[in-house]
Amino acid sequence: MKVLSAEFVRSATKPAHYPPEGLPEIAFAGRSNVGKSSLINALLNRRGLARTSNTPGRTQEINFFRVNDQVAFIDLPGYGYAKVPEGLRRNWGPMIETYLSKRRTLRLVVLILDIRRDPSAEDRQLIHWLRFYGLSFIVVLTKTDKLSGNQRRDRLRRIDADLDLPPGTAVIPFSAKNREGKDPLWREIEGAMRLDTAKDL
Ligand SMILES: Nc1nc2c(ncn2[C@@H]2O[C@H](COP(=O)(O)OP(=O)(O)O)[C@@H](O)[C@H]2O)c(=O)[nH]1
Ligand SMILES: [Mg+2]
Repeated sequence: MKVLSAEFVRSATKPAHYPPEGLPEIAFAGRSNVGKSSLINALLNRRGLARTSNTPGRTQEINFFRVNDQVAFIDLPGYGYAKVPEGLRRNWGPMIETYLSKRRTLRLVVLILDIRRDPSAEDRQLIHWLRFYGLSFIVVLTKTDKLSGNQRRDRLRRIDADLDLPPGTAVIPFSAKNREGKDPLWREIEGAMRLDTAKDL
């Protein structure tokens, strides 16, 4: 998809503050520092739209972006960062689960994992919710530029065995640095935009 416009809409922590439902929504989730903001910026060809930083765990709100007035990108709060205050950490689960379970325009969740790391308890919790609520999701393994070809094959095999994903779940190797995976990821997003709903009706 050719990105002609991409703009920040608003941040919210609860449904009363979400923008009205309208455009199909693609949500991005992953642990802090996984490269979520970099991935969103790479998809949108924008350098600083979704904030990238070396201070993980800062974004503790749900951020809504509008792309081409065609689709909304949702940057879900990162998780798993130890220095986030306890109150915020407790809030993460309900905030994300509420969004996932209530948002009727949600079409696809992109779960981002660092290809070098084993999935965390929170990654598994998220997959559990996605399956429980019958939401469509794909897995993106990012930072592939940091691995050799052999390491990459090992990690792909290991993560695949570890996650026990539903058959047919797309797993896309990605790098925000060299843009590997950008086209396949856009194809998944565009496919989801064309569907009526992410729920298994
Ligand atoms: N080498 C490499 N570094 C990346 C990649 N994606 C993100 N990073 C770096 O990882 C750090 C965290 O990225 P960020 O996008 O802020 O992660 P977020 O906390 O998940 O939003 C930053 O220093 C990025 O430059 C990637 O694909 N390759
Ligand atoms: Mg971020």
